[in-house]
Amino acid sequence: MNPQFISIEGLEGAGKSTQRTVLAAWVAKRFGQPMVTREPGGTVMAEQIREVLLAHHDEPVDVLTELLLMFAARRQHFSAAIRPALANGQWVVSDRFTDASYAYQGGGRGIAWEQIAELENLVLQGAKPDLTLWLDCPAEIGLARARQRGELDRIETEDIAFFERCRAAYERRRSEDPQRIIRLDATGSIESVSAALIQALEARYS
Ligand code: Z5A
Repeated sequence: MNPQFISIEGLEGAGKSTQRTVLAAWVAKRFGQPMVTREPGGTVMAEQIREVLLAHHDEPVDVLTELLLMFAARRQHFSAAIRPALANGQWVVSDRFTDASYAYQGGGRGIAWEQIAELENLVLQGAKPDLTLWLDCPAEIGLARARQRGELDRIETEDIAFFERCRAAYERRRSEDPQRIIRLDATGSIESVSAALIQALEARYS
């Protein structure tokens, strides 16, 4: 089988980082150690863009600037890390990818789907994950989990309605590409979400 590019998506606190470990261990056992990465970030330069994106700024951050920076980081991440890993036969597991831009900048900020698609075409020329595992939970549940951590970054300070719009945009993405995007109920225990995730992987790759 060709090396696969798997992304994991969801609102903050959905359990992406937690389940990413389970996902990477499952891949490692069957197909070799995957490259485990995240967005925004994943390379030294893209991590610097992440810092700019998540920091609080005195000036208002224009929504298009935010989108362009997400895609600048993604281009660097894809061309310098993801594409070479796949070409080298290594599987890739990424905590977020382009679907997050549709969810947050599209759903959350209200940028038109078509504008994001134009940028996606320019930056990725059709490249996308082979499989996306969307950990879905109501914003209220995810935020309650994530906010126990303390200090909030710039995007985390948005209100619940913003995150519910992001969630609705994830559902729109799923309905447009149901073969690639699998929804997993992320409201249960960590163990039950891991079990559902492994079941989805077994169904796809066994
Ligand atoms: N962003 C964007 O706007 N556009 C884009 O294109 C991209 C990103 C790529 C940074 O993302 C921000 O960038 C993000 C979207 C935006 N902003 N927000 N909000 P990130 O992925 O780095 O940050 P995050 O979404 O805030 O991640 P997170 O808060 O770390 O969430 P998580 O990884 O899904 O959750 P976790 O760390 O695995 O779990 C959080 C806590 O919940 C932890 O204590 C766990 O033990 C607990 N947990 C996890 N699962 C469960 C279950 N099932 N039950 C109970 N407790 C649980």
